[in-house]
Amino acid sequence: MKRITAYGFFIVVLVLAAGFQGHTQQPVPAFDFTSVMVPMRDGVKLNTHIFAPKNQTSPLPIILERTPYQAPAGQGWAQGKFKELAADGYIFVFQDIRGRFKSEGQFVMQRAPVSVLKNDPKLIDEVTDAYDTIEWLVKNVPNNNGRAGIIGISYPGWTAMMATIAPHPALRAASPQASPADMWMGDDFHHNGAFRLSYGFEYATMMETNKEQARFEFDKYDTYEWYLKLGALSNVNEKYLKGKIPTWNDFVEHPNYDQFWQEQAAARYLKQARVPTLNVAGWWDQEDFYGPVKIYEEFEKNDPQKQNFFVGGPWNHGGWARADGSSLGKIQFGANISLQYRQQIEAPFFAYYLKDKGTPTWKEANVFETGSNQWRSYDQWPPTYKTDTRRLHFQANGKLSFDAPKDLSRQAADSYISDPANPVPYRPRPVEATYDPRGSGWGAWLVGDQRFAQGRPDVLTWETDPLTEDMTISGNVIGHLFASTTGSDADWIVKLIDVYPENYPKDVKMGGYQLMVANEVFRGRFHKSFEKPVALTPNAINEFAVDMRHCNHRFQKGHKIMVQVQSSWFPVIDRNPQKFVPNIFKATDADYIKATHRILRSKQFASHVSVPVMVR
Ligand code: PG9
Repeated sequence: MKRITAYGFFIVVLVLAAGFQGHTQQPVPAFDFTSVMVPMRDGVKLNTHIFAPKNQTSPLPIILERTPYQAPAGQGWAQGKFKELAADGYIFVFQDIRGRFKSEGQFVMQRAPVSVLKNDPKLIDEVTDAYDTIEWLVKNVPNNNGRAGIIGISYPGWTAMMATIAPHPALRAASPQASPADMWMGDDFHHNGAFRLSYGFEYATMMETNKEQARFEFDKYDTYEWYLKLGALSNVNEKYLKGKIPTWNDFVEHPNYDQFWQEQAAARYLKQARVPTLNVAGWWDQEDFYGPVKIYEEFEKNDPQKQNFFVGGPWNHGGWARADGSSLGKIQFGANISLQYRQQIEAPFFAYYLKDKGTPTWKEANVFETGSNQWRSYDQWPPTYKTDTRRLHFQANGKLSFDAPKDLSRQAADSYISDPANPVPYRPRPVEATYDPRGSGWGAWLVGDQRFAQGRPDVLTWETDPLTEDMTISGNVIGHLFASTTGSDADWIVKLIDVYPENYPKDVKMGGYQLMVANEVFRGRFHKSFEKPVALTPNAINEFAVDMRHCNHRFQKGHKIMVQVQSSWFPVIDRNPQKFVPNIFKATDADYIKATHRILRSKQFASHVSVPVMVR
């Protein structure tokens, strides 16, 4: 990879920060609306809504979104997330995917791309449905220019990614945004095999109770209390779902990283970037952050035409599509970063590939650096050619430092009792339902102040002295824990935190704020293999590598770096019984036991977090 020139870097920062040159905004037109049932190769018809600008004078490209969440019939989208594209002039098409809302056929949660995996074009999946739809659109929509782009966030992002695997020749640009890539490894349903209980339960019931959206009715406002009262996971089907929700049944039958999850995972079939692709991720995406980074990485392995791009910004799930991107929770970014992205990257990207208009304003990797609130551009993500990996070691008395521990007593450690009857909440209670219509803390929980957890006896904390100069971390953060438990299974949650100075004149109410910039959970039973879990030997020391994913954050001078370790994050992650059972979904209430966990910090067992520090 060639290094980015200082000049190139300067231009991008200038263009993005200074004010949207190069993209003139036209008024958004009104649209004519047509609804049609588009036939797929197996005869199933999909409900498709076509919006063509009124008084269209010349052929225009098509922008397609394929969604399980209902194709819009109104035109609100043209004043909202697609405003910049709508102003540029496209024919917009929204389609209900198979089995959802007014479309025929059977919905299958993230149907594996069998036509590709089995190399049989007679089979159907989201790859073939996208192909057949584009084929029909370019042949039947009046006055289209023969080119189509596909876009979408999250599930619609995933269907956009699917469309690129064996693309229709008219598909000339794709933007999968917050698309999941692997539901077992790091996206909505599990992280490193730890089950995302509240999300998995609430999403599966929402999608599979009927063809539309059906929210599960909790009888508690605080779902922390509801899930705790639920008890063992085996109670879900017994008391509530009665085997009627297919995705829940899949969770129960596939607790490990088996063929079921591997065939659904993107790494299996993303062999080549065949279409110009703009991958978009939010650093604080509470649902699908692993996905967009992984999809970009996989395409990078085979991108001869250099048409695979990455955007990372200070957003939660889909935050770039919302009107105000100047803050998330209490964290301010100094400008409307969502609008900057849509005007300066997304709209020019589609105009360039679908209309031959303009020149690229985006680079290979366009990443917003939190902490300093600056856009950066690099020739690859992560920019490993600019970083050195350094280790933040856990020390005695809650200290964290780049020095290796000197303690020669092998057993130097900090410990805590992890009690499944009193799990650490992942955010302050009340934990409203994920999509509670009355409002929910779900969307901003990853930027919540971690002081609420720090005081608990089952949360360990280590922190540095105040930094004497700024330090930027760009790329993959990995926790390495040497740990033991008195039980035979355990979860390890590691959080990397930016601690604001107590006295913070820029915003006095942010004094001492603890902002998480990287985090992840690891389920101990998988430390040898994700396919075949093993029991931990009580009191034996094992090393656990916790991939805490990526960040692009500047710790400012005067701030401190903190690491917290805990063993529950409830109810976003189900409780680990702490007694090894072959399948946690079949555990009974009696299997959940208290255990004492120890995190070692001796010279020999030097637990640490490795961070890619910007040095060049
Ligand atoms: N995070 C949601 C999702 C995507 C794909 C599968 C399951 C869930 C979404 O927001 O669409």
